[in-house]
Amino acid sequence: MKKTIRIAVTGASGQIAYATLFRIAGGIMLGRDQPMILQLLDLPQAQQVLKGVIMEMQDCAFPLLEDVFATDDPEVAFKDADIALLIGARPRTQGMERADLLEANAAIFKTQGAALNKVASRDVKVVVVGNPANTNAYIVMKSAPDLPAKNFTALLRLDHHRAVSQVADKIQRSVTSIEKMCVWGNHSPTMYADYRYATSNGESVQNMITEPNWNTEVFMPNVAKRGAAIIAARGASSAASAANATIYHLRDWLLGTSGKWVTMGVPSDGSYGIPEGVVFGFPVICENGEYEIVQGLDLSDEFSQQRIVLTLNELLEEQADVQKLFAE
Ligand code: NAX
Repeated sequence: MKKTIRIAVTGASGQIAYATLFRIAGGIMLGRDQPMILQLLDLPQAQQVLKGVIMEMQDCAFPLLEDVFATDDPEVAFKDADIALLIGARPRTQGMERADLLEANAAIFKTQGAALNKVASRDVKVVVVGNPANTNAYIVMKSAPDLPAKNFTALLRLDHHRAVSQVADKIQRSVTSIEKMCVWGNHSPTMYADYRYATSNGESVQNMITEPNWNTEVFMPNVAKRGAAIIAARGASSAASAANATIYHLRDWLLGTSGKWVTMGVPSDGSYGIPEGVVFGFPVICENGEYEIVQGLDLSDEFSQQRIVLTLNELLEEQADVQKLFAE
């Protein structure tokens, strides 16, 4: 058996966490030889529900789950955490402006970043799921200056899976045949889902899709608006698919992708002209617990340029809106 790791999960009584926790404890994320302690954070008013979640976890008698506890204190939840899933966020309520949403979440993620900085493992690996995920990840990263910036990431894997699945359906091949998908930018409708480099069993996907305008009129809108379509159909936002994406994001980051490309929102190192520090969706390859941004892809055509500028500008605006947090 490996050394026990501590996994902190925020928003732990919410619907995504409910679809995540049991799979993690079952060993789906890090393997069936990785014991763990789960450290669950939610608001004071959610503690009662959280008690029920923990009772259910106990009733699973998971062999890998050495302990699980609940708290409303970020410094307790993040103590010595090796991994942190930041799922909890303030949802947009009726009449709330985008700026209010950003501000409410900024406060949450600033506090959580400071707590991680103070008490988490010095190599804690963080994935932010709560929206606006990229900017929230940026805030946590900036609020945790003693931790490596590269350890703060945002979830774009759900968008990546949605893109792969749309293409697989279009060309009538299995999802496992598809490689080299990219989703650039923000986890928002401005994202640039891009299959120009994608292959299916080694053949170019682009060459297989001959229908003109399928990319701009079907594929990109379908990927970008999938979250809204799920809400319309289910009456609730994506939960199981978001949970699945979060688990695979972390599994691949920690255990590697064997040379395959996946999409992660990561702080830019200046690649592709994206300003350093902007948390941006990039194609990455993971190995030995580290990710590397795939280099050398051509984004110089007019369409790609427009899409990258659109999503980057949105992120820069969000970042500008939260700068005052760091001026204090
Ligand atoms: P729920 O409303 O079911 O759960 C959110 C939980 O977070 C609640 O239990 C709430 O009490 C808790 N919470 C709020 N503030 C907190 C704080 N300061 N500390 C700890 N916990 C706190 O939402 P759910 O459906 O689970 O979605 C969670 C977040 O994921 C939302 O922001 C949602 O927009 C976002 N999503 C992100 C996706 C992505 O791909 N990045 C896709 C799915 C989802 O839309």
